[in-house]
Amino acid sequence: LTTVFFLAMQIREYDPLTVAVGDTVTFSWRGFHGVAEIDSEDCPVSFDNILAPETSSGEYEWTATEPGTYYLACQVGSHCSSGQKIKITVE
Ligand SMILES: [Cu+2]
Repeated sequence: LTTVFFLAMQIREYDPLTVAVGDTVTFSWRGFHGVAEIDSEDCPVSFDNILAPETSSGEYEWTATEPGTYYLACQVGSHCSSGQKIKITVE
């Protein structure tokens, strides 16, 4: 189990993560954030795949179900392009 902190005022680059099938990645935040899956490391104009709606504090558990490369980001404002995104490789 790996935890990724999406804390307010700490929008920064996140190191890529490698996990195994069955692992859970927990996104936990204070401040206004959310979690969305995006297609690549490029932040989209609109986020179509919202996993956790933006809230002023929250937690979201993402479970790695299939091997592959995934990109998760915060959909609030310019947070994604400011670096609040993470690449997750599932092996
Ligand atoms: Cu955010």
